[in-house]
Amino acid sequence: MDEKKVMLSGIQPSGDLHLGNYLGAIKNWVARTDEFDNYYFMADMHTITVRQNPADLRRRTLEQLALYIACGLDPEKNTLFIQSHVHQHAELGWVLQCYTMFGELSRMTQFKDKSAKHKENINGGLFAYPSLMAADILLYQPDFVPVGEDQKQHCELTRDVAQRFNSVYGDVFKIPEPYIPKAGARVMSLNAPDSKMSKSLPEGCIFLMEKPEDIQRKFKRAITDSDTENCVRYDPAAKPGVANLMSIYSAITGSTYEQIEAEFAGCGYGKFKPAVGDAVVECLRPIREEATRILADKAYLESVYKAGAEKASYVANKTLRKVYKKLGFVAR
Ligand code: ATP
Ligand code: LTN
Repeated sequence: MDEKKVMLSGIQPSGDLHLGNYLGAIKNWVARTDEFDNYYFMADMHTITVRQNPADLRRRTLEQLALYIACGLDPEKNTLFIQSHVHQHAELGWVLQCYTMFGELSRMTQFKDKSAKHKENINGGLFAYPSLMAADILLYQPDFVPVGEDQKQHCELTRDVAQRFNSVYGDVFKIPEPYIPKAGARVMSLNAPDSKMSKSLPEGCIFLMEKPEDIQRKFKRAITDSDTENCVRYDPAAKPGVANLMSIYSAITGSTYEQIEAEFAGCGYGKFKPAVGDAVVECLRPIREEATRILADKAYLESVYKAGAEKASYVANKTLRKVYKKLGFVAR
């Protein structure tokens, strides 16, 4: 029997999950469940590069797990776990820091952005974060890492670090490929279409647990473009706001841009914006309802993350032992 290829990804529970996370990442994970051997985790260790409120972090980590399941990640077919439950991440993270260059880390866009945003707390973890992310990935020897466009740079660094390590010690790590979706790879903020949709811009961000009326309100207020055309046409350079709404609509309905232009020909933005809002509301409704149901069942959630950590630890440990042996650490 052919071994299935391995897919792995994670999201930080540093904020509530939003439509960008869903269309850029989770939806693609779900679509590939049967094809791959899958590992998906809550990257709680990454969140503390920025100060977190402990109670909120705990709530969001569990809510994220409930949402993973509600979005369609079946725990029987996907290994779902919490990063801090698998200590090998921290251990390999340290090793890989010693194989990541200062210059490489200095060039990471996410580091530059976050250090500009949190000037009072530019800590070592924020800087070294991509080495921990490389460890998250390489422990599981995945073939593919499905992420949104913004994580491509970190995936490339992971490949470089893996190759550097392999060139000294032989084939220890599989070199993974980033796997970036065509539609939804970069969902932009509804009220600032030049920035990516992000929880730090809440008015332009649609959260997965958000109430339908709030979602509709945000879509109705979405920035469309100040051209006089008032016509639904895909032109990201001239009409970034409309292009963003079209890309959201396309990712949800599966329609091509030509089909969307035809569907809304002569309608203007006044009809188009609430139609995109409706599509999003209907897409998120069953997810929100299912997540609410799952969250009420703490024993079930606990059984999922415990089984996930056990399975992940087994695989992670195999890689870590190999690495330690290569480095010359005395076996226990
Ligand atoms: P922040 O809001 O602080 O920028 P985030 O919401 O991007 O954080 P991450 O943990 O960085 O959250 O992202 C989780 C996953 O979702 C990653 O694979 C990322 O590429 C994807 N993602 C996040 N935002 C978007 C977006 N606007 N469009 C497409 N994919 C996104
Ligand atoms: N850095 C990612 C989250 C993340 C991740 C990972 C993604 C941490 N470890 C491993 C894929 C694989 C982010 O900030 N979106």
